[in-house]
Amino acid sequence: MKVLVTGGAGFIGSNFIRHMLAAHPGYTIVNLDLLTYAGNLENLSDIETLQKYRFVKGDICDKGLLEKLDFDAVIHFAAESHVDRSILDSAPFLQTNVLGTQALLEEARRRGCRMVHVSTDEVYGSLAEGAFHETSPLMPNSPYAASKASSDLIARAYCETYGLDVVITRCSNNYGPYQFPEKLIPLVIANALQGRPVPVYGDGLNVRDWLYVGDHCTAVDAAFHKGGAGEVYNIGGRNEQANIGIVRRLLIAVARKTGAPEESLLGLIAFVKDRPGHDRRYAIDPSKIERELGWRPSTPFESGIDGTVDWYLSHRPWWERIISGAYREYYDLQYGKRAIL
Ligand code: NAD
Ligand code: TDX
Repeated sequence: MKVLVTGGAGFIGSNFIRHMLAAHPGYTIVNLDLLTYAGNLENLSDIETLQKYRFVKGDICDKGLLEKLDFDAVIHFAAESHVDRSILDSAPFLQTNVLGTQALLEEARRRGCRMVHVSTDEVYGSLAEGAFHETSPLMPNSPYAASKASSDLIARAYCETYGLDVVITRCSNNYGPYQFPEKLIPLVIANALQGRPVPVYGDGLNVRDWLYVGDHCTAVDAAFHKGGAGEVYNIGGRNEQANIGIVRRLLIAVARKTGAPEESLLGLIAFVKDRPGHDRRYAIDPSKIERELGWRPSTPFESGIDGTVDWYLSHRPWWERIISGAYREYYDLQYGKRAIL
């Protein structure tokens, strides 16, 4: 099988491609990624020369390009993914997340192939009590969440109207290796290691439901191979954490591993103005994917967080090259001279 993975140079996509190549040695993976600020080919440097892996630099909105690519299934991760950026400028979110998803759905329809649309729990909005179910109403609060909810609805419509074989997954917050250091967990670790302030929005009591990225990858794999056409699967590890608890845990772990005084790292916490429209709480009920597809997460939060701190400690050049902007040279150095397609 030739699988088109979109957004494979990003955080989850790069972890997913590595998972797929190991778990399904017979597959060929085509990674279509525009290499926006969030795309980093260094995330895949260990596999880039494999015969069964191919990188294509391009836009999911480019229908002419999609027609030319050789694949027989789509797993769609590409997106503008950061809530704060969507508050500053929603335009690229609507372009990529809504119109880009429509272009892929149209191409999947033209070929009659399966597509997994990777979405998020943020489409459900904020939760006072209980947990999000697949049937919970979509009540997105940020432009990012609204763009993802829109793409979910278009995917649903392609199934209902054209009979497209599309599966939608909605996962909770991911953490782990290769996450861009604008997101909470890598930002805290990188700032702690540089002695920079650690911004905590509002009162720090907003709750997120955290899942190790490797567990998200096995869930998307299960949805791709075993998910029902037109079905939605929530993905999560029943792991609710308040932001301030995570921040403190990370700073204490960094102190322990580096020998820095715990109090000085905890002193970096800076409560700052809240994010506009900041969702108070997310919680996912993953019973459906557990029951119907037999999926279970395998990484406990304690060891996942500990391993993630170790990863950022041992990959300091990786995130320093992002902060300095040097990571953007990688494509030209490695790929610039061999044109793709
Ligand atoms: P990311 O920002 O790290 O990566 C996104 C990737 O998409 C980048 O490599 C970027 O270059 C690429 N991209 C952006 N626009 C493109 C375009 N027009 N054409 C082709 N490629 C383009 O994001 P992530 O955190 O890895 O998230 C991946 C997917 O998972 C997204 O759809 C996101 O909504 C979803 N998701 C993320 C989380 C999370 O916690 N990070 C949780 C649930 C769902
Ligand atoms: O500096 C910060 N300080 C802070 O308090 C940052 C960057 C975040 N936060 C808070 C906001 C959130 O309550 O931490 C929480 C997590 O923030 P993010 O890492 O920005 O993630 P979130 O907004 O929850 O969205 C993430 O999970 C769902 C991903 O970015 C989305 O792509 C995914 O859909």
